[in-house]
Order: sequence, then C-alpha cells, then structure tokens
Amino acid sequence: MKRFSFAGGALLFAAALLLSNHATVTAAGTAITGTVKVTGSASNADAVVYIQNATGTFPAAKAMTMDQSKMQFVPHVLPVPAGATVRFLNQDPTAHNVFSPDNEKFNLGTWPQGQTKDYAFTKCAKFPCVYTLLCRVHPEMEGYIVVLQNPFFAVSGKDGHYTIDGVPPGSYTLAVWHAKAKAPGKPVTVQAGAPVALDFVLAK
Ligand SMILES: [Cu+2]
Repeated sequence: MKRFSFAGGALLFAAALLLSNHATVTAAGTAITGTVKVTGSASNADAVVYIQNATGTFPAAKAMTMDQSKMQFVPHVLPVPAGATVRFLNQDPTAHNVFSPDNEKFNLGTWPQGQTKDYAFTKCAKFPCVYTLLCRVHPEMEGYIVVLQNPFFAVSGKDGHYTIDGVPPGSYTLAVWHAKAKAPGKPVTVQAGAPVALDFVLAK
C-alpha cells in the first residue's frame, strides 16, 4: 500500500513537471516574422532583426560558435545576447588569429586547426554592441558579432526572411542592424498567439 502511494506520488510529480513544462512553452511567446530587403545588394542575408529592449529575466545564453572556415568567419554575422560566450573554432589547415578593434578591444591570439578559443561578451554598456572580427594573418577576413540586450533576435537569410521566436507579449521597438545599410526601427505590439509580420527596406 505504501509502495503504491509512492508510485502515485511519483506520477503526480511527473504530471506536474509536464504541466509546468507546458506552461513554459505557452509563456514562450509569439513569433515575429518578415523580410529584409537590402537595397542595391544581391543578397538580403546577414541583417540582424532584434527587439531593442525587453524586460524580465531571460534563459541563460546557449553556447555560440563562430568558426574560421575556408578563410572566412562563419557565420559572417553572429548576434548574441549580452553575456554570451562565443567559441571560435579554427577549421582550416592554416593558423588564424582573431581580434577586434571595437569596444573594449580583444585579441585572442593565433591558433592552429582544430583548436578553439572562448571569449565572453560581458562588457557592453549599450546595445547593439558591434564587434568587427578581423584576422591579422588574413586581412581579407571579416566578420561581426552583434551583442544585444535580450535573446529576441534573428538573422535574415539570403531571401531576406527572418523569424524571431518566442517573443513575450508587450510593446517594443523592432530594430535592424546590417554592416552596410540601415533602416529605422518600427514599433511592434506582440500579443499571445497572434504572430506579427514586419518588413524592412534597408539603404546605404
Ligand atoms: Cu586568418
């Protein structure tokens, strides 16, 4: 009998866990989707669309990676939430260096294929906080890390499409960052269960 009620308690506990998981999913919010058009450019990729300021506590940033692959930074543009650690992996048979002349400036040194260096983006006072990434060995290499105030952001694909998932209900400014073009932010009101679509046209 005792054993039975223990099993029952375990079941209840499991059900409660499932319910609380479900509640988290429901509270995870609404999608903002749309397209970005970069005027005069063949590609609409690599625009960062982001919520300028959000309140509340956010889940801990997951691990982010920025590779050095085929003599390029991959991805070309990596948005991360404030405090995130980025792992830089050299995939090439040649040594790469990674440094940034922006903000607090950093230089991670030079390292060979298969090795990584980590850097934590914890020093930004205002957002977006943009770091140009360069390599002293290969001056043609360039990438960007865009540090943002919150985790609600997305990068556009070549077709310009972007999707920001899980935005909590509220009124925000939706802004866009691109290395070579710009557009003003737009006000957006997000309601639970009502996906929002917003497009941007960027110009130099
Ligand atoms: Cu290099």
